[in-house]
Amino acid sequence: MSDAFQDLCARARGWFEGALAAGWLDEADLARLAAVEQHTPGELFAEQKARPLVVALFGGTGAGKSSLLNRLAGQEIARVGVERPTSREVTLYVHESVKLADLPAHLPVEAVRVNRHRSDVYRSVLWIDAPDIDSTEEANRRSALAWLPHVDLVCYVVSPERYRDDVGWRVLRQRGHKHGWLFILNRWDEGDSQQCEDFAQVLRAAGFDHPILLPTCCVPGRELPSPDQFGRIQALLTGLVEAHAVEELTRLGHRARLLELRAALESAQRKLGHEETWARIAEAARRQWRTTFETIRAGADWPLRTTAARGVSTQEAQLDQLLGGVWDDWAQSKLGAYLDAVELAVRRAGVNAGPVRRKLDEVAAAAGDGVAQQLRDSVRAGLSRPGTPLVRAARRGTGFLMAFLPLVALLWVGWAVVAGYLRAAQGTAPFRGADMAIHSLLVVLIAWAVPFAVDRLLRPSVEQTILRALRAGLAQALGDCGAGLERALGDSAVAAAARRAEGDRIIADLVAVLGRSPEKEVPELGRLIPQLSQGDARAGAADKAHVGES
Ligand SMILES: Nc1nc2c(ncn2[C@@H]2O[C@H](COP(=O)(O)OP(=O)(O)OP(=O)(O)O)[C@@H](O)[C@H]2O)c(=O)[nH]1
Ligand SMILES: [Mg+2]
Repeated sequence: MSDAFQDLCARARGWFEGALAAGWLDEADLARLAAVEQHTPGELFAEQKARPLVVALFGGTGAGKSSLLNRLAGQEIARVGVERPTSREVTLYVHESVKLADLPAHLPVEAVRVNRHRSDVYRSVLWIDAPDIDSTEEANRRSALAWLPHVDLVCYVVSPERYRDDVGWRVLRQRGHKHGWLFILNRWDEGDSQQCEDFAQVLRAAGFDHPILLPTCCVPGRELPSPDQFGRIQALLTGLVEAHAVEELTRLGHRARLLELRAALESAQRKLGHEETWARIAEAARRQWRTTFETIRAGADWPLRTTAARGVSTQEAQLDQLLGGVWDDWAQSKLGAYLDAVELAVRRAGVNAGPVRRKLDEVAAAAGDGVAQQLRDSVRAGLSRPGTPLVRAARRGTGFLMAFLPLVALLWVGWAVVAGYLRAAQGTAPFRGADMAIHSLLVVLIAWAVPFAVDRLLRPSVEQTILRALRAGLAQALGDCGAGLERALGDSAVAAAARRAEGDRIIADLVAVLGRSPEKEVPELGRLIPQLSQGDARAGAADKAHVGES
């Protein structure tokens, strides 16, 4: 599990950093990941495979932690005193054969004393005497908390006087599922026989069904309510080491960390939105765009009219300039309002809006140029083919009639002239005179003038042509802009889905590791571990973030 744990931590870190860089997550999410404990007891040793069990004496000041370590060592290795707090540094008591690694950077190296021993009794145990966990001294408290992730078994030392309102215990119990726990009621000479059961009840309420609770006294010759149980500590540890408790406790610690990691990943995943979330956002954006489209189209009509009126008498270059001004600050502000509305919809859906807004802004920034270009194209096309298709068809008809009708009239006149001449030449009718010529001319003229007049009536004005082209161009440009915005939103949804899928893969692998059955079962561990639900474990992650801040 160890390699899998490291691998999953690295993958999760990479995923968080990638999502942060892309704007899907923020520093607060990264802090949530940072709150997931990634340090392990194994880091203390050069050889992690066959490492000793790390047992740490934690507890309030004056409970007798240093006295207990001295008693274990059989010599004065840790400072014991009446001054409170006494221990300001961490004392490590470790066999000389154990190779320690360079201490991780977050541990205050200047406040560590390493005591080597040759005793075979504790060859497989590294003892830590920590400063008081509830210290009034900030440095002590920090140092004790910094060492906690490197501990397999917490030996929690309390005194009969303080066990009920022990501040340090309240801090540590949030971490219940990350270590094994052994409780020592020291200064037993000052206690009474009921206190053992009373403390056991406190521990049962905290999830330890059968806590191991040992009363001890480190001052020789005192009268005790019940026999001192110091000797059991050694027997218990020897039993644990022989039962491969190191592997089991490592697994327990990794498991707790992975549950925290999963909670952090799942919470971060929510910031990316689900498929239905993005569908809802897209629908809201579409509705919003319809309103924006109509507002801009209606509001821009007046500038379009003035542009069309002025466009009649301007040169091409000036007309281009005029068209560039149609998309004004007002239009851009309406587009900005649309972007704000979409951003709000994204935020309301619980998704980080940064990446979406960036993509939409890119499209919106190009809207002005796009509209101007579209208007230019549209005016050019409009001027080259003025009028509506119906008018153009009607004008094709009048153009034809302007040629066809006078031709028919001319043919008819020609026939009448020739027929009249023949009749006159045969002497059956007089030659036609000026009347004939005038009427013939009038017929031809009327045959041309009627379609010509209709054609003139149908011919669109330049101003109307420009206005019609501008309106069509604006509608087209706004349509393009809307399509671009929809595409940008769609791209964001796709990018978020890809990241979500990557996160899902990490979570799936993590669940697979969590689901793996343990290689070995150590029955003795049952009493050292509180029974916590997964919900408690997740709450523990949040609590840890809180403790880290406080
Ligand atoms: N009566 C009595 N006094 C004890 C016992 N164990 C330790 N003491 C005394 O309690 C005082 C504090 O002991 P330490 O071992 O320094 O306590 P500590 O938990 O290491 O305290 P800090 O280093 O301040 O966190 C010393 O004066 C010890 O002599 C005990 O079992 N009975
Ligand atoms: Mg001490």
